[in-house]
Amino acid sequence: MLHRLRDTLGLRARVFDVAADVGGTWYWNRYPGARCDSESYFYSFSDRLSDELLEEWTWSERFAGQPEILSYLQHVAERFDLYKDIQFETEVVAAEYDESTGRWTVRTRDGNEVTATYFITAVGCLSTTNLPDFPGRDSFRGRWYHTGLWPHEGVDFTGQRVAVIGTGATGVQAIPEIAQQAEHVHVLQRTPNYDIAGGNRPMSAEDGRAIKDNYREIWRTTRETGFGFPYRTPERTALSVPDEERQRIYAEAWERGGFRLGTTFSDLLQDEAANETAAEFLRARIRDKVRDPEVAELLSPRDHPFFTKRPPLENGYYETFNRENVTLVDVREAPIQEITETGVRTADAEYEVDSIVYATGFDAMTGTLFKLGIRGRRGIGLEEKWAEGPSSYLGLTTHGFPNLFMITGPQSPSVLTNMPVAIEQHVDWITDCLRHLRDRGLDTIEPLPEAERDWVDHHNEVTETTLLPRANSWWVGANIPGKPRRLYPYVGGLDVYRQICDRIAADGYDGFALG
Ligand code: N01
Repeated sequence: MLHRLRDTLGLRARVFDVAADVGGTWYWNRYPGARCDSESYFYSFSDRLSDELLEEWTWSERFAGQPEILSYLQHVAERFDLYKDIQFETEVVAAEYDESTGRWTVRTRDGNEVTATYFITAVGCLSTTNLPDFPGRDSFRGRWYHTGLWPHEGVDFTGQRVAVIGTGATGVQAIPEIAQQAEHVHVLQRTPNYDIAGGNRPMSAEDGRAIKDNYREIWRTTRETGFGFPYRTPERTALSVPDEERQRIYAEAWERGGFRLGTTFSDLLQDEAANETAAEFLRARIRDKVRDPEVAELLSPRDHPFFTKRPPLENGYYETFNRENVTLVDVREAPIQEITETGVRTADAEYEVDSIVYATGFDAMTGTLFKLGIRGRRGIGLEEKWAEGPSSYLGLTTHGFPNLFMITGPQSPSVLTNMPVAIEQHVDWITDCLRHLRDRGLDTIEPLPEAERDWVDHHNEVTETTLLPRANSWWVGANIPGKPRRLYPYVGGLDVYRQICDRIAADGYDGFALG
């Protein structure tokens, strides 16, 4: 976005980041095993940014680890001379729209302020950590860590007894690594997930070459698919094929690894019976891998359909439960009651540990937006306007907040896609929009209330055609006490969404007031 604003549009732009360097999620999430769940060659800036960058960068693994992604982002920041306009270790605490001047005033914690015509948030979707408020949490005398705020110097668990709370995508990555070091690991699981085989492996220069030679086609496909991946979902339903054929299709997707399993049939997110075939295929894989049948059953999800919570990718997670030094603890059956000075007490036992790892996720999508202290017309806060849940036009803008753009905001496809593809679509759209305003001598854009209402209605209608509302996921805000229960990302598909956004722009920004 900075590159586009500055180098494409010739605007003056300033970026604020609370971190000490670029990287966002890849700056903060340094827990052992942190790696991307999208293939590295498709989890990067596309040909929309630079063919030269695509050519010069080579990834060493099929799914890149955190350090490699961080160095990629640092390379991009250097290559495009971005550092000079980014102010690090600077937290935005207020952003207020002044109706008399038509400008935003952005205040930072160090007491400085700047004014701007346009205010763009690029705070990611998973950047405010969720630390459950267990009684006694602060009395613990050992060490504790949240995966999303991991110490830069790393943690050595050698010889320690460790409790890991949480088995989402993060816990599933961290637990096998911690188990290799620690004396003993207690995995405190509330809800088992449908973990898909990751299939990570090293990538040779030749592997990379073959992908690079095909990059044009790959990026085109990512822009034409619902999830932003370079593979398409066939127009076939799960129950329309014989059992054997269906099993073969699942097994093939499983072998290839990654999210392909979710794109094997067109109705997995809509039809419960179809979904159950994929769910049972995955439960059978758990039974294959975990020796103790009781542990295997405890690891098998029964309370929500497949892909109604974000499925983690696993590389050796299930096998970890065959180790002598790993114990699975069911904190659904016997919930955590308190953190004591020496460990964790559940309803039926006490676990004495040296360290606690909270892999307990994030206040997703709105958590960080609210921390920015955004106020629009008449001093109304975003948090106040969205007290019952987000209300936006395209997940990009919201009425009462002129010239505010939210990259991957709630009610846009965002976390239900391959994020860089969704981010680039928003950046392109905002860039075109600002160019449109400038070319016509305009400088204000704000969605009309009726256009916003129609978008929210459409968002809700599409949501109801899917199984996603069935699960207590962070996608619906269920992980944060008191958070309105709504589907936060848009599930209509990035392809459909892109067409809607393009149509609105082509129609002269239909649904917006321009001034
Ligand atoms: O967080 P989560 P995460 N008592 O919210 C449990 C992305 N990601 O950090 O399911 C007991 O998914 C909670 O239990 P439950 C990815 O989009 C991407 O793992 O609510 N347990 C759950 O098991 C992912 O979805 C990559 O019943 C409690 C866990 O903590 C998102 O980040 C890699 C609890 C939290 O799981 C978030 O994943 C890693 C309590 N009070 C992550 N509170 C990529 O590759 C919470 N839990 C890009």
